[in-house]
Order: sequence, then C-alpha cells, then structure tokens
Amino acid sequence: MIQGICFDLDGVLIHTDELHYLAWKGLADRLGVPFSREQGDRCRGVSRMDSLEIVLEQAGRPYSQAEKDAFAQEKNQAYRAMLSNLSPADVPGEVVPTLKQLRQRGYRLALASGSKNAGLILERTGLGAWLDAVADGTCIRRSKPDPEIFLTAAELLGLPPSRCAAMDDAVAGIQAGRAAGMLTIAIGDSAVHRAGVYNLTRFDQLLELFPGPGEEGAL
Ligand code: B16
Repeated sequence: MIQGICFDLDGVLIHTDELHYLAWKGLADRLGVPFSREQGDRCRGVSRMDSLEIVLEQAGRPYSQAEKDAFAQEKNQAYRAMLSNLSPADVPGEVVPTLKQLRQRGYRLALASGSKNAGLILERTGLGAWLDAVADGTCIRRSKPDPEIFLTAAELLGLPPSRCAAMDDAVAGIQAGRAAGMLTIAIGDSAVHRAGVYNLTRFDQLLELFPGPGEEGAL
C-alpha cells in the first residue's frame, strides 16, 4: 500500500535537465572538448563532480583538481543564470494538477533531488507549495544511485520506504529508488530504458497508478 511518492526534480517535475545539458555543453565548447547528447543523458541524476568527469571523458589532457573545481563552479554559475529566468509558467501543464490531485487523494509528496540548486528552482516555480517534504543535494553525502536521497525523503515524510514510490527520469535514480526499497516509476530517459517497475510516457499517468480511496488502480 503506497502512501508517499518521492519525486526527482530535474527531468520529472520540470525540464531543468535541458538547462544542465546546455550549461555543460557551454563549458565543453569553451574547452574544445566534444560532448554528446548521450553523455548528457548519463549526467542525469549524477552529482555535479561526477557529471564533470563525464563531460571531460574526451578531453585531450588530464586536468588538476583545482581546474576541475573551477570548471564545476563555472558550469554552476551558467546554470544558475539560466535558472534565474524560471517562473511558474515553465512547469509542464500537467504537473501541478496531478500533484494537487494526488494530495487530495491522501498521498504525501516529497522531493528527492540530488541538486544543490533545488531550493532555488522550487522557489522560482512555486512547486514547493505542493510538496510535504524536501530532500535535496544539501542534505546528503552520497549521490544517486546510492539510496540516501530517497531514504531521507521517506524519513522526512515519516513513512517507511516500502510505503513509498520513487519517480525518476535517470537510470541512476531508479537504481537509487530500488536500493531504498521503494516501488520505482520511470519517466523520460529511464522509461526509454524500461528501468522502472512502471515506465510512464506522461506525468499524469500517475493518477492511473495511484487511485483515490475506494477507486481501483493499476497497482
Ligand atoms: P547541481 P536530480 C541532479 O538532479 C541532476 O539530474 C544532475 O544532472 C546534477 O548533476 C545533480 O542534480 C547535481 O545538481 O549541480 O544543481 O547541484 O535529477 O537528482 O533532481
């Protein structure tokens, strides 16, 4: 019996995944390093420094830790500049009505994002109003596929992980949700890879999986 749903942010509640890609691509272009969409997809759900390692895979020379720290900071500044233009209008149309309906049906909702910029995104988009708990990159030590972020989200909801579902667009995120002992729901890239127990094409399909009291659902 699922009582809580833990959502990834980038690529699930809002398409900031594309902004991550553009910010990394800008850095890669400046350095003259090839960076493909496939590499961009592998950065999904992965920490900032691990993403940088993926970006530098085809670099012609090694970089020092100091250089890597500066690159990560440069990317983050470019990414945050893009985030500063976000508004509630950037949230896909089906997201807020679905979150609202799920809460009306009695489900508790949490964020489980590895991003240290999640607070800024929630604030600019108003998404924070629809969440009962927020676990983000500022409250964990190990990033996805480690289960820590989903376990933290469940704890903040006051629910055992077995009573929670984890929804993520990253294969690493689905692995993290599974390792946490949650029901896994893939969407976007992770659904293309059939990584979840359920693989959705639209966010509002959640309403078919999680029915209201007395209603029959797909679970
Ligand atoms: P930041 P999520 C993840 O967020 C992103 O998918 C991943 O691309 C990013 O590197 C990571 O957050 C860290 O983000 O640099 O903003 O702290 O998908 O877990 O919501």
